[in-house]
Order: sequence, then structure tokens, then C-alpha cells
Amino acid sequence: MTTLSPDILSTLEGQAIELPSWAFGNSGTRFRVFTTAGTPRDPYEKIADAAQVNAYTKLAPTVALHIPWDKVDDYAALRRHAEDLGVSLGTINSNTFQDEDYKFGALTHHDDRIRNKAIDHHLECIDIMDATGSRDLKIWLAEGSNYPGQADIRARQDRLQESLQKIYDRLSDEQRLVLEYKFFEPAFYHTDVPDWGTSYAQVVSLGDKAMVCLDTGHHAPGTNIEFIVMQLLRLGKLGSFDFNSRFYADDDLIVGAADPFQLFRIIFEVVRGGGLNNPDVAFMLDQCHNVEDKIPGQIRSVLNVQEMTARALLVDREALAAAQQANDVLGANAVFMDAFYTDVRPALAEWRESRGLAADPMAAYAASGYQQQIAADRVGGTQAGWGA
Ligand code: PSV
Ligand code: MN
Ligand code: MN
Repeated sequence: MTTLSPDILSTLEGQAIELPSWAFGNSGTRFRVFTTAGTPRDPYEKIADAAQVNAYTKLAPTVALHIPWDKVDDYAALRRHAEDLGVSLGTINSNTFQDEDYKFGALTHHDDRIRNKAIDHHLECIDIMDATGSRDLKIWLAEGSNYPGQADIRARQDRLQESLQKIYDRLSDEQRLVLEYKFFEPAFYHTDVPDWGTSYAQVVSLGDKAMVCLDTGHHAPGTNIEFIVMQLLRLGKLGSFDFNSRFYADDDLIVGAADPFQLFRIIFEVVRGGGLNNPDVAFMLDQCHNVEDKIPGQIRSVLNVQEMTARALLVDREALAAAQQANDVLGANAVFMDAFYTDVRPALAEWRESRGLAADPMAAYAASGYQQQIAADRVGGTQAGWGA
């Protein structure tokens, strides 16, 4: 059995992955949203489910909220509820993609009324952050156009800068803004923040408290994502990850499910670039569980990240550097692949037990009866979902 050194174990001990509240709600495609027994009916129940993931893994101490999906009357009470369950509230995600007014844009809109409405929504999100104790405001914009000539793409970029500046100016010294990019969808011809370069250009002109959010599902097929990770770390602007995996488009599947080797390569660049256990880089999941149970889906996800992190930490970096220096192409590749092919699961299981956790969190959760309990308890009311 492969053993993990005390250094590796102490690094793994510091790993924290933020869970998205929306992963616990029902979700689907434009064809159908299937329901799951036991799905939370409100933000309080979503947080209770997220706390289960942390209880079985000690990997997920914070939960991200989405406004208005997670709107409550009293955010201080929601915060206490989370803390009573051993987790805290994390990133606040804004939402400018489900309002009729935003059909042709929000922060980029040429109509002042609509643009100001979108700015105000973000200011309200910052008020919520004050109450929840959250550090990060995550902005993903669904803005763009569908046809060449439809929009003045340059003027929209200028308006975006002005809008973001107004939002940025409202942040406290402890708060940050992370700007997510996505190359297409829901707009199909042009997107106002399509790539890391645009996000970088926008956040650099805002200031130190603005960073880039890299969602692993938001790139064209074949994109070398670890290169982007390296570059953003090099530039000191990688603020957060939204982890998920994709086969075709923005699938939001379980991280590491479609391409574990890609996840390994990304985390290796994080390790090498000083991004692991670095408070400036937040690790979040941005996933939906359309057909599988949500809590085990999230447990599987954080375990996938942990396993690939352990493998990335196993790369013999001295041997790798020596092989690179000697132009030993296949030798360098072999060092890299040796770590990737190492099965770390038995060593992680043993380590979990030494920390008072179950060796197999998936099995322990399944045996706990929680899933059956919520299915029995949460009848009636409206199930929360992606968009509700
Ligand atoms: C839409 O693509 C999206 O998945 C973005 O990645 C956001 O982070 C998420 O929705 C929640 O708004
Ligand atoms: Mn995302
Ligand atoms: Mn997405």
C-alpha cells in the first residue's frame, strides 16, 4: 500500500472545499427537472444537508449561497443555524439571469434603469455578505448577444467596467469580488465575459480585491485549463475555482468524474503555484445532481478532489525538475504519470480512521439512515431547486 508522508497528510488536513447550496436542490435540463425524495424545501434544509457532507469527510466547512434562491428574512439566524451544524456561510452568488428586465443585459445594459437595478442587486448581495460573514461575492453574467451586429460589444465592455467599479467600491477591506467567465451560453454569438483574459482585464482595473473565478466547465473542448491556472496564479489573480466536470458543454457533473487526469493536472499546477491551502484561492464546487442523490453526489465530489490532491502531492518534484533540465522528455512524463497512477484510496481510508472518520464516507453515509429520514420528513411544501 502506498503511504502518504506526514507532510502530505498535514497539507491534506488543511484542505477545504466549499459546497454550493444549489447542489442540494432539484435541477435538470431544459427538458425536465426530476424530483428527488427528501430534497430540501428551504435554505435551512440545504445547509443541514451540506453539513452532512462535512460530517463524513471534514472537507467541506463552508456553504455558498445564491441570491435570491436562498433569500431569507434573517441572515444572522441562517448563519447561526449553519454554525450550530459545524459549517459556515461562504461565497454569495448574485443572479442576474432570471429576470425579464435582463433579456438584453444587466451590468452591460445600455438602459440606465436596468443597469442600475443590476448594480443594486449586487449591493444587496454585499449587505447579505455583511450579515453572513462571507468574504467573496461571485459574479457570473449571462450577458451577450446571439447575432453579429446585434450589440455594440465594445460599449458593453465599457459599461461593464463602470458597473463593476460601483460594486467594487462598496466592498469592505475584508471582502472580495470574483468574476467568473464562460465562453458561451445563454448567449451564443458573443458573451461579455467569455474568457480568463477578459475577466483578468476587468478585475485588474478594479483593484486588489477583485480576482478571477475559474469554472472548470466553462472552456471549449481541448482547452489546457492547467495552463490558465498556472498563469492566473503567476499573476496573483486566481481568486477561486468552481469545480465540476463536463463531457459536452456546461454539464455541471461531479468533479473528476469525466476526466480525473485533468483534475490531477489542474491540482498539480495549484500545488506548484502555491495555491493549495492558500487563503487567496477558494475551492468551490459548482455542480448539480440531476439524477443521483445529492448528498452522496457531494460526498463523492469532495473525495475526488481529495484523492487527486493526494496524487498531485506525490509527484516527485525534484526528479521532475531534473528530468526537465536534462530534456528527458519521457523521464519527466514518467515521473508525472507515476504519481497519477498511484492508488491513494487505501492510505486515505486509513488516515480517515485515525482522525475519527469512517474509512469509507460514502458507505457510512448510506448506512446512517439520513437519506431515508429526510425522504420521510420532507413531504409537502415546495422542493427547492435550481432557480427556486
Ligand atoms: C451557469 O453557467 C453557472 O453554472 C455558473 O457557473 C455559475 O457559477 C452558476 O451557474 C451559478 O450561478
Ligand atoms: Mn460556476
Ligand atoms: Mn456553469
